[in-house]
Amino acid sequence: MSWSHRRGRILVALTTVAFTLPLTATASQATTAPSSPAPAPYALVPQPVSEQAVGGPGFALTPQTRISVLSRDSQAIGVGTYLSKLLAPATGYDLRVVKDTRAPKNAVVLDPNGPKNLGAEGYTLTSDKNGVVIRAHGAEGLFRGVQTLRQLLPAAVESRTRQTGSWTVSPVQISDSPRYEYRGVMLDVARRFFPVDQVKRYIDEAAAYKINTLHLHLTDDQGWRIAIDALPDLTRIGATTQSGFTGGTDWYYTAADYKEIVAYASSRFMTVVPEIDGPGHTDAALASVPGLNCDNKAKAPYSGFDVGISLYCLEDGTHTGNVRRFLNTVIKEVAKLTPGPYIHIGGDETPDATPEEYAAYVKAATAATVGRGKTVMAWHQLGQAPIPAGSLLQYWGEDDDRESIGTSEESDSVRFVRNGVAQDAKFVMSPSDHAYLDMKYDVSTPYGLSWSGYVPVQRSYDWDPATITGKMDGTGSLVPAKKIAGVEAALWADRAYEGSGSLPTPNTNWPAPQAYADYMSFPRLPALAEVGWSPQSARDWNGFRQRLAQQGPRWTAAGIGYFAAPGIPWPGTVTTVEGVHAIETGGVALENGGSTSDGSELLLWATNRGDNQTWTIARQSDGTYTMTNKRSGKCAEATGGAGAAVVQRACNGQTGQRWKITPGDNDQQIIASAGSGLVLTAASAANGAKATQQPDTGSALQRWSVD
Ligand code: TNX
Repeated sequence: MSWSHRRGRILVALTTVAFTLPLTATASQATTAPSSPAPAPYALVPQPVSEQAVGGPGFALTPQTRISVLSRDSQAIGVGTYLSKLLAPATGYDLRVVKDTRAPKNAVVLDPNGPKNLGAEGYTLTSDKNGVVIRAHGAEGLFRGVQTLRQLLPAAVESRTRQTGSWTVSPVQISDSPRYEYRGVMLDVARRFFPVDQVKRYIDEAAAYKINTLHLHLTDDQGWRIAIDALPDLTRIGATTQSGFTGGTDWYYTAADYKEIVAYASSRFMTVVPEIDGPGHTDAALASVPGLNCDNKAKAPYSGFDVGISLYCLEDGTHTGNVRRFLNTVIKEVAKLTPGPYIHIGGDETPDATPEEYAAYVKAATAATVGRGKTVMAWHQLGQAPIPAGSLLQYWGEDDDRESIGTSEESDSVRFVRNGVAQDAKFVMSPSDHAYLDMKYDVSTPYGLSWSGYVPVQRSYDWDPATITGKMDGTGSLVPAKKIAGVEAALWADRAYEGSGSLPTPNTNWPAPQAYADYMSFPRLPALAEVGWSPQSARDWNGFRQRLAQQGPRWTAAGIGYFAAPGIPWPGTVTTVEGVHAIETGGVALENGGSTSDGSELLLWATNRGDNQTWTIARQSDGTYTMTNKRSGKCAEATGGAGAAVVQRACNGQTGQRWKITPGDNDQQIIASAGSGLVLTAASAANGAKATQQPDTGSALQRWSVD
């Protein structure tokens, strides 16, 4: 690929390593398994603004418990019915939903008459032995509060089959509201078609983490997924392909299907944003509507894996007119089916468009959108052209863009964002190296891409929308705070198959779209949901991974095929020091930079779990450990005194290569040289930082996750 975002990162060779072993498999090993603190009785994701444990027993649901709605409002009653249905399968209870004027005993009370200052989504939740009260200003806040209530019940409540056990709500007092009003997730149904049922399932999975926007990437080179009455060929021809597949007859949403999705989303207080991408990513349209091509000949439908291959013809007045009429027709119908405020008009990846052609597209697409009473949403590239004030741009840049800020070679993305800000745009943050759910977690991830690097869970969590368009030192946000509408996770589906490092073959294993979505989204979607919901001051990685771990059993109960990512203390597993591991701190891992030579210095690099970062930790007879690098076969060695580099050298059994590993807090390890007594220290958490040995100051850069 020739354009900026597709830079490769050549760091590691491919390998597959298991990091977290089930308890039974490790019981026989001598380990220094860390002693985890006793898990809290509940663990909430996203973290609420305030949360106070209440003494005494919790509230036990019984078949007689009623769901009491203190309102006649049909939406509020709808939330009550939703809650009753949610609890029914696992509990076997058919809880009555009752309209009340006063809160009764033995009830889950839903009160939508809370003060206005709770905002549309804020709520308070009080639970004690007498019952639960959720109060909000309207039904939407009740719905968000109900998601919190779910997490105060045992994990088994998420099961879709009857479970035994008691259904006690942890006693707690919560007061909560979101940091950002836009918290979205995007599904790429164009590259890989998601049937309606799988979209609905995903809506439920996302709603559980208070996601409130579903962005459907409905059109791309590989498929057109929404029926347009006036242009039946768009689906008759344009929907017959997916990435890797041809011959489809129903790989699109009829108007009725789309309405069903919109209605289902709305019942989960989720807004649908339809995307009609252009002027690039348009092969499916170009294959269906001849007049969109400069030679007026329809292209062949495309089922391949490339990007940046297509462009509407905007070279002359006639064709620009064709494109304008086409967009008017399409956007008119899509707008009619879409109650939400936004139409997303794409605008990404148009390597072949001249500025004039690009601007012609933007003019036509924005006019069609505004003409239908909708607000323009688009990828941040749209900022390069004139756009209506108040448009919503979706930033998908990465660290390399931030590094260019203020230099003489600012990246296109930086310039386009600046231009968007100058035109009074708002922004949704989807930085590809944090928020792209199609990026592999690490080298061993079977699906997805890694053009924006690997995105382990910590990377999806550890960033701040307020500074993500600023310099790497956290200053100089390009987008002012009040112009940041929120956050969106994006699940692209270009490579939704096993062995995605190369093109698929006839033997390739293609998971169901839902399985792909589950694996890539969990646990990262909940991490991003917390980025969008919780105050920055309430977020920290160590606390988050403990809370996240407690979600695992919920996903298991719900049948969500999540990735049991290393570094998260999932219940029922222990991390053992002995074995094959990455050695990480602050999102970077100890590695040898690919060197195989004796004496080369170890360093830190963004965690990718490649061979360079893979260490076999072996216990020695004196209780110390050696750490052998998979890539080089050499041992980590400390020589010299404080501040000296840690190097690799052929293993020799000397004290310089022996390490004492003792548990610190939060399942982290302190790794001290048996020779010097000094501890392994990362000079910083930046790529390329040195690994040194230093006296133990308790710094976070001296506490290592060995997992
Ligand atoms: C870039 S991100 C794209 C998509 C691909 C994605 C894959 C963006 C606006 N465009 O066309 O699906 O990379 O990661």
